[in-house]
Amino acid sequence: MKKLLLSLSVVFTCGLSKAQVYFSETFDSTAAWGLLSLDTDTLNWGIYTTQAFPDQGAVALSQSWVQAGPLTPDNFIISPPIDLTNVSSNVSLSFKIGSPEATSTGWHEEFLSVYVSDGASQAAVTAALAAPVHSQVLAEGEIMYTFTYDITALAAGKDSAMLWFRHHNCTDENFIVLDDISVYNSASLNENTISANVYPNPAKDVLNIAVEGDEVEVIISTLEGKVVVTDKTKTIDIANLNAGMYIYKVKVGDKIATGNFVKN
Ligand SMILES: [Ca+2]
Ligand SMILES: [Ca+2]
Repeated sequence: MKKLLLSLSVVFTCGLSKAQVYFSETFDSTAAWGLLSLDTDTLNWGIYTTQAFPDQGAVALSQSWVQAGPLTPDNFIISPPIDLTNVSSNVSLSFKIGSPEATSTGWHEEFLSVYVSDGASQAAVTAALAAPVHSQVLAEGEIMYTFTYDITALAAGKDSAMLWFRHHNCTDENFIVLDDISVYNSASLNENTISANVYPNPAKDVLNIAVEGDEVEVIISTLEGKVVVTDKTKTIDIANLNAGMYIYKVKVGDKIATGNFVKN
């Protein structure tokens, strides 16, 4: 497999723009990924664009259903080796996944597991498969979820860390979409952090943002990464949110504040 040239900051939105990136993939240009199928069909991950998520451009996509009938996929798409020899801490992996189907159809329940291996030897792969970084069904459809994990223990110091994305453990849904994969140094994000006072917490109807700077962008998401509010003011209407814990991001220029709050 070829080693991909790393493309700094291309996939990152504001706030991650100065993060130290070890590997990134948007599937929008040639991608040097490997494929492995453990099922009995002849299909596997492919690179497509989909009307369901036009903002993503090209994506990796794997089917659990085709016109001819249901599939029971066990499909892997495998990154090129990532050299993290000189990295000792704060290695994060983020990726986005989604289903095109509305939650109400019940056809959104695609299952994805993610593993990190130290090279591609049988022992390394067996060890990786025994301990997934991520392994769960999509909770809702028509959303691109962002998941982020600390993979320092699995990847730091390795000269050939590899990412294994496995579409499996599901049947007769439709397809899963994978995009915007990044391995980066989470500590390098701190260069861009600012502090914001977000109150009250817990909040019921309105969340106030006290931060220096006039042009702000506020993004509120669920713990699973689903964006539920975006606003460009410092007084955020949250009356319609369900009770629970949320993550806020406050962007001012290229700086960012982030934290949690509880909605009552
Ligand atoms: Ca893409
Ligand atoms: Ca297959």
